[in-house]
Amino acid sequence: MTSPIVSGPIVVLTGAGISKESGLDTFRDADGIWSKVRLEDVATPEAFARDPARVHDFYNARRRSLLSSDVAPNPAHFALARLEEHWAHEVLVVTQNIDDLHERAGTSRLIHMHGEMLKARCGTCARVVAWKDDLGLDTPCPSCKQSGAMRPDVVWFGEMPLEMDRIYRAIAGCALFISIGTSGNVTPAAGFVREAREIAHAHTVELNLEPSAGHTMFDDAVLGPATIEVPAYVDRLLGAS
Ligand code: BV8
Repeated sequence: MTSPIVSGPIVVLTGAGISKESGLDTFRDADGIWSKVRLEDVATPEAFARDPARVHDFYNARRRSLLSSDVAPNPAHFALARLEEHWAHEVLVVTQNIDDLHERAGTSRLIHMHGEMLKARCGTCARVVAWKDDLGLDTPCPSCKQSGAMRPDVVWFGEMPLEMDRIYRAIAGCALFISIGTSGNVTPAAGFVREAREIAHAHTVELNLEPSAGHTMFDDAVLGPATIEVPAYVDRLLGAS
C-alpha cells in the first residue's frame, strides 16, 4: 500500500495495541485485561470509592509490570519518534495508553489523554507527583501529608479525558490522521477520526492488527502487527516527503 502524498501536520492516536509487542496487555483482545477483570470493578471512581485496595492492587500490578526490565519501547514507538524528528510539519501523538513507552522512545510532542500510570494524584490537595512505587490507602501525600486519598493519575470511565481542547485544535488543523493499535471502542477517542474527516478534511488511516470498530470511517487501513507496519508506513511517509 502506498502512503498518501501528504504535506502538513499529522495527528497520531495510539492505543494498547502499539504496546502489545512490548509485553503489555491490551484490553479487549481475547486474553486482554477486561477478560480477567471487570472495568466497573477497577477503573471507575465508584470502584475506587467502593474498594480502593482492589483498585490499588490492579494498578500496582500493572505499574510493576511496566517497570520490569523486559518491557521496553518497540520499533513502532521508535518509528513515531523518527517521524516527529524528520517530518517537516508538526507531529502530535495522542495516546490512550498510560505507559511511558512513547517518551522512552523519544517522542516529545505527546498527550496522555487517559493519564499516566507513573504519576499519582492526591484526592485531598490535587497535587500530582511522579510515582514508581506501589500505592495504598496508607500512602501519605508528599505534599499535604494526608493518607488515604492518593490515587493513580489516570482517567477512569466517567471521568473527563485530559487536554481535550488541545487535541481537538490539533485534529482540526491536521492533514493526516493516523490511528494505531486501538479497537475504537472508547469515546471520546473513538470519535477523533470523524473530526479529522469532517472538520480538517484530513486523510485518515488506521494501522491495526484487525479492523477497529470505526474502520469504515478511515480512508485507508494497514492490517498487521505494529512493529512491522508502523515503521514501514513511516518510511513511506518520509520517503515520499
Ligand atoms: C468520558 C485509563 C465524559 C485507565 C481508560 C456507558 C456508560 C458509561 C460510560 C459510557 C457509556 N458509553 C460510553 C461511555 C463513555 C466511556 C466509554 O467509552 N466507555 C466504553 C467502555 C463504552 N468513556 C469514558 O468514560 C471517558 N470519559 O466520556 O467523559 C464526561 C463528560 C462530562 C464530565 C465528565 C466526563 C473516559 C474513558 C477513559 C477510561 N480510561 N484507560 C487504564 O488504562 O486503566 S480507557 C481504556 O480503553 C484504556 O485506556 C485503553 O487505552 C482504552 C481504549 O482501549 P484500546 O487502547 O483501544 O485497547 P483495546 O484492547 O480495546 O484494543 C487494542 C487494539 O489493538 C485492538 O484493535 C487489537 O486488534 C489491536 N492490536 C493488538 N495487538 C496489536 C494490535 N495492533 C497492532 N499491533 C499489535 N501487535
